[in-house]
Amino acid sequence: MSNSIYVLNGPNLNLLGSREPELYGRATLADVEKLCRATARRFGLAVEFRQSNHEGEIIDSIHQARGEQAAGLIINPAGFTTTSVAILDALLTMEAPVIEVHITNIHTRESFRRHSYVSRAARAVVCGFGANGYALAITGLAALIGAKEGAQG
Ligand code: CA2
Repeated sequence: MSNSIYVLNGPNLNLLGSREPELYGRATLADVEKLCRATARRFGLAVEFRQSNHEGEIIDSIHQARGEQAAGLIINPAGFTTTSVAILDALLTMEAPVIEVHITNIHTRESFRRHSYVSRAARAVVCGFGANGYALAITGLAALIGAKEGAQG
């Protein structure tokens, strides 16, 4: 197993920080990437951070994470959460733990956002903590895989 974790972001998350800040906050995706790298470094983990607006590209990244024996995968599937059996199927091939993240609490929003296909493949789901949810997901993932704080990356 490698010491890399994948952090995958779905459609429209490239717009983070520039639209609907009352819902999604003011952090940009670049800020989220920095947060992920800083958090992962504490546990000696490297981050492969990606965003795509294309379902197939996200699936290719999941296959890559599997092929490279990534230590874990964190995904905010965004709009694909509620539609993509194909992303679910790709995630189900992962042996390493998968953590699903949502910036908002999807359970307090429109009812169509509440059903996640991805959750079936997720070891844990973090939602409603804003961008900090990514840091919480990495901390939780580190505990699951036994990565100790202070380890060298
Ligand atoms: O809360 C989340 O993280 C979501 O995954 C975000 C998705 C939404 O479809 C899910 O139900 C919940 C939407 C991502 C769109 O990102 C934007 C960011 C800034 C401005 C507009 C959209």
